[in-house]
Amino acid sequence: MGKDDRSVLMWGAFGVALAALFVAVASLTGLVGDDSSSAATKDGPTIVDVQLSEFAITPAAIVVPPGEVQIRVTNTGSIAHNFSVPALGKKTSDLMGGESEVLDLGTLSEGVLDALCEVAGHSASGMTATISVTAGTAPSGGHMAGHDMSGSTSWQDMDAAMEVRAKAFPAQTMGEKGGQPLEPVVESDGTKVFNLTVEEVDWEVEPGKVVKAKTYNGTVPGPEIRANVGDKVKIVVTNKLNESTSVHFHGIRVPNQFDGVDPYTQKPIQPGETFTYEFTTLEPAVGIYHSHHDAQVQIPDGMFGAFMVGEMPIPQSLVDQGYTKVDEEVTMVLNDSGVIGLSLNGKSFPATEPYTLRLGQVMMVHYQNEGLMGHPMHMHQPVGWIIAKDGHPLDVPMPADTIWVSPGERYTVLYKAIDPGVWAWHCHILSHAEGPQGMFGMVTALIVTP
Ligand SMILES: [Cu+2]
Repeated sequence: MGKDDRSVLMWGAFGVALAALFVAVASLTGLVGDDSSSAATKDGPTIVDVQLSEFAITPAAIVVPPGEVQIRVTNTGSIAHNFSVPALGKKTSDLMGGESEVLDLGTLSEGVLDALCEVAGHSASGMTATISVTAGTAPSGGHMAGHDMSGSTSWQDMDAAMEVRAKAFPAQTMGEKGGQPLEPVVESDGTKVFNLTVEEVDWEVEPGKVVKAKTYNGTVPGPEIRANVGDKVKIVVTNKLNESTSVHFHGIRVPNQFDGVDPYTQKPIQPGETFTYEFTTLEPAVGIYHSHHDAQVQIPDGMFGAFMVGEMPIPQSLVDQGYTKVDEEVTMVLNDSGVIGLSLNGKSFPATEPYTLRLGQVMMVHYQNEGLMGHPMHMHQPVGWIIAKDGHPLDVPMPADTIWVSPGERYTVLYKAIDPGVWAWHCHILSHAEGPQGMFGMVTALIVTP
């Protein structure tokens, strides 16, 4: 059997999973607190040994049966780490190298919980894990309730954990979708006024992972600003954070005093203050607005949004190949750090958004990287044509199935649906996409229907 045959089978199963979407989502909503499906644990809790080190949680895929669960956490590394299960609001203290602590998770029913080290930067460096609560499979290490389990996960457990996660896609999360168009208020002289409020909100990155995101207007990404070339615009920024901020318009031509680089071009926008950026959008752009104040924290924590000026033309050479119009335009903002972590448009798999095209339709994607690392974005099919770099049309479009998007870069790519199926679409740094727990982070799918 060839490689292609296998992937058809695999994604056929994925398609079935999609069809069963609502059933799957419904089955996961009772993740915590509903012990109706729990196996009795009259012999005491399941105890799992977990090691913390630089920078890994071992095992990364923890599988337990429903019921009482305790995690015996040992830091085998040389710097402080902790073990946190945000969905349960439970975590160990910061453990120094060699220290241990037992974390009682209480009674768990079926589902998947994320775990991580909450020391700044450690989860982005790889200290994440999942706890799959699965009935009917042997727990990690093949032990019984009341007995210790340590170390390795059987392949059956691994498959079961992966399936739970895959079937949850596309998982629902609370709150509004990020990156939606921001309607301007139009003044009498035609000036378009875009109002942005900077505020911290609870943001559900994936089911059960609720973080304190720093946002524009309450969503990650912030709303998408669109203007035409020659528009007079005002961006009115009100800061409701407990810290200062400023806004930089990345890839947009602006007068220097509105470049957003405090304290050079302006004073920081302090808590409670409002600052207005005012300029004419002189040139077409595939831009981003984002913080320029403690940017390594504020941006990955959610303070970014697309700023598009004008329309991106389709190159004649592609028009000649049947790319005659854009049926779907997608901005995909990549992120990997802060409280949000590995994500596409503010969500991690399985809560990422799938995209759908009919055969023959064309999708224009603007990749924008607001994270701290480069990401090679890979569409299984169809091949993409890069038509613009950082908003500047290329003289000659370039075909690519994997596109390295560095921090700050934007690539505009056309994809034409030519083969039906559910096609994986993910970052190809595999530690950003698929591990022992199955697919996670920077993964979504393009669904091509007949
Ligand atoms: Cu990546």
